[in-house]
Amino acid sequence: MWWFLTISLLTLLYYTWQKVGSLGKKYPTCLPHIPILGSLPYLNSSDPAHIYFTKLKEKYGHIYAFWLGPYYSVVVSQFSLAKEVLLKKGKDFASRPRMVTTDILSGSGKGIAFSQYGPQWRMYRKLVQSTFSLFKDRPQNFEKIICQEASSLCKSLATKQGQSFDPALDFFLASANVICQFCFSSSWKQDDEEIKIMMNFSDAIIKTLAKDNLIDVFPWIQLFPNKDLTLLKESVILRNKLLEKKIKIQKEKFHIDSINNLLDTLLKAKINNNDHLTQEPEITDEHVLMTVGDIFGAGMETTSSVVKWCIAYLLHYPQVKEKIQKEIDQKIGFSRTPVLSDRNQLLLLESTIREVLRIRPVAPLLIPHMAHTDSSIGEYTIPKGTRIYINLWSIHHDPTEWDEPEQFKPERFLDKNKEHLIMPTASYFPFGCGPRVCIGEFLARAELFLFLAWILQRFDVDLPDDGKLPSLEGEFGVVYQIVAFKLKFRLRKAWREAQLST
Ligand code: PLO
Repeated sequence: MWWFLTISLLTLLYYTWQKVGSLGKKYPTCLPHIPILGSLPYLNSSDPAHIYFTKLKEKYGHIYAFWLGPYYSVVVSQFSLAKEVLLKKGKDFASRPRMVTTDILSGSGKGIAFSQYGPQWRMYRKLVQSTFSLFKDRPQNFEKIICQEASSLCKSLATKQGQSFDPALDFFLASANVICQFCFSSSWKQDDEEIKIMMNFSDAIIKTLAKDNLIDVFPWIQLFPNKDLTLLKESVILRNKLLEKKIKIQKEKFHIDSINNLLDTLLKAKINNNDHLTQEPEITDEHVLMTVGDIFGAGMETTSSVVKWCIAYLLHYPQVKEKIQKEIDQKIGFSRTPVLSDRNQLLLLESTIREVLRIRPVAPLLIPHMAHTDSSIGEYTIPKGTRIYINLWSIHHDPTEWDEPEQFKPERFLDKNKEHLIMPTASYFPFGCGPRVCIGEFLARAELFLFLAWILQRFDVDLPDDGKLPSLEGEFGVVYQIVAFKLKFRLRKAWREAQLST
């Protein structure tokens, strides 16, 4: 009897407290919720989060809220409102929620991807940006680095000609090496065991990080045995060990007058930070490791994932692949390999990349944002601490903005005469936007273009012996990955003939 009365009283208090607090303010429509669990009982679906959130939009509108246990959360599914969150009021919403899983990866919010908004995050982001500028202006620039990797990638694919195989490791190696040059001025060889270890732990991190994991809602669940959490912790330990080893080797070569990569930039900043009694935030070894770790992880995982999605779509749409190859043959031919300035020429390849980034965005819900001050979205009040999920998936598949959004149509990014690239709607931001926009966007775009142009100039991409097409469904996680698939590469006849005649 007593417990019944206590629970009824608590429930009454809870609802009264919410009503009083919201007097005169307008809040987004909220899913039903109960004490302690919040809306969790009503968020039960076998669909991946981005699809489920898109379905909920039909019932609750472009902006709606729910309680993830104790966390008030808002989902934004419309371009104009998302723009307000990311750009117009970018600063208000530029923080990140602290979560158990992202805290494990980031050493409690260090680095730049998962860290709170503030001077520390700003300083590390600037240091990474200044290293990007360093690479743009020097002879061994990104274009050269990517082309070297594209060349090694093509050599490796040629050795597997005619075989049915999973290309994941080859793409991973190519992307990992570009970012490894940026971070440490070093790279891995094809048969290096370390690259396989990295691919495995990275995959495990992606599958367990910031997913619809209850641990991120109720941290006390950690007290009980949990397979996912153990896997995440073990994978992060492996990652940190590998990074520490790389950092140790690079530190021995470090010279303050010769800054060549991201680690050098960070070590120099650390020395300056210790020398002068500056007001700058602290730079510790752990901060350095986490910052390099974010760039490293983002660089290798995202690019290789999108290359796989692109190739998978080309297997589904061989007529698009043929048209891209025709364009390569006409605009570049076989006497030279593709370079970045060919982007103005290979419009179909560029539009295909854009379409893949639309239909299968790298992060369908971006990384969750958090309001670090009281603010508003449209007419709605958003209290400090609210978690904001931008449903990029729904924005990229909005039928009021896109013609047949479920269809793969690269030509939607071309004008009528197919002579210019266009943006059919503003409802498109595969790299996010505003203060937290992807810092490596231009590098990612350059890699995607060059890797694919080099591959398609040389190879035909065919179905594997069992004729199985890749699934286009994907697996939801912090990176929306394609399920492993096999294919066959075959050197193109025209390429072989051109090689013989030179
Ligand atoms: C990828 C696995 C790595 O081992 C660790 C890592 C670090 C940074 C993360 C990245 C992972 C996934 C993609 C992320 C990136 C930071 C920004 C990027 C989340 C988990 C995106 C897509 O926003």
